[in-house]
Amino acid sequence: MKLDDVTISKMIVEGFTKDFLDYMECDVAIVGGGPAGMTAGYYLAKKGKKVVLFERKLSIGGGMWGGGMMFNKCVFQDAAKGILDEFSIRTTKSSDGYYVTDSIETVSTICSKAVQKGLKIFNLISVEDVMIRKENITGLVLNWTSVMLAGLHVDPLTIRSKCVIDATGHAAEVAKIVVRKIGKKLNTTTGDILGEKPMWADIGEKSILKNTKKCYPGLYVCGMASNAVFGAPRMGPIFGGMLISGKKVSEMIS
Ligand code: 48H
Repeated sequence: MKLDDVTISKMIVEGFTKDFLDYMECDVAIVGGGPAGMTAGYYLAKKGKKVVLFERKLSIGGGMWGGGMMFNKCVFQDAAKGILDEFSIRTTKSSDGYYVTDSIETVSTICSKAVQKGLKIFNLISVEDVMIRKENITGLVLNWTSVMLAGLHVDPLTIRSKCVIDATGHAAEVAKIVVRKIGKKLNTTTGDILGEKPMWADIGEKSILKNTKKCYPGLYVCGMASNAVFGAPRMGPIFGGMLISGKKVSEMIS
């Protein structure tokens, strides 16, 4: 086979454009490709939903690659073991009942299983705004991360989805956009983002489940963003709550 440079380029542009057009209308749009967003995407795809995930960085995985302080191990409590088993991620059980995984295996396996189940991931794209119609989130406003980094004045594009999941981690970026654009109308005690509280693994992990919920019509929060929006402690380098939260939000939406 004689390789042709321009044919290769055409295949890339055609393939990407076809996918992008296809996902401009979908059931669920997830913002953020950390452990919570990817797990939500896996379970939604498994339920047969048309689900897309936008990640601003080149790589998927969010804060999981680095384990704790760059020691690339992830710790999970037993409540998350079923999800690790579903992904076939190998674990080492400690004498006091925690499970430890290799962070590289964990991130790459969740990503691979989610994509193969049907989750469509677009990396290098940032969500910069939302679409709201009749007090309901109806879609996302997207731009290339590189455009935003370069500070270029380039207008964005939009996609429509039946609902949106904010899985942007500590920053809770989508919820923040809603407050900035239309005021304190979130489903919190003040309508505003309540803010993340100091580290406390036990309470942080328990709160995450309670705080994984709808925070505005058409908008759900999961993972670290849940505790940021609803005001609960961070939990440090334990990742069970992120997976359980991703699964929970998929069940709420399904
Ligand atoms: C597109 C965006 C945008 C945007 C952000 O931080 P993450 O790993 O989030 P979670 O909730 O899946 O997991 C949190 C966990 O990693 C963590 O930080 C923990 C447990 N911390 C505890 C502690 O005490 O510190 O992933 C979020 C992803 C990232 O990859 C971002 O790049 C991405 O979202 N993202 N993507 N458009 N506007 N904002």
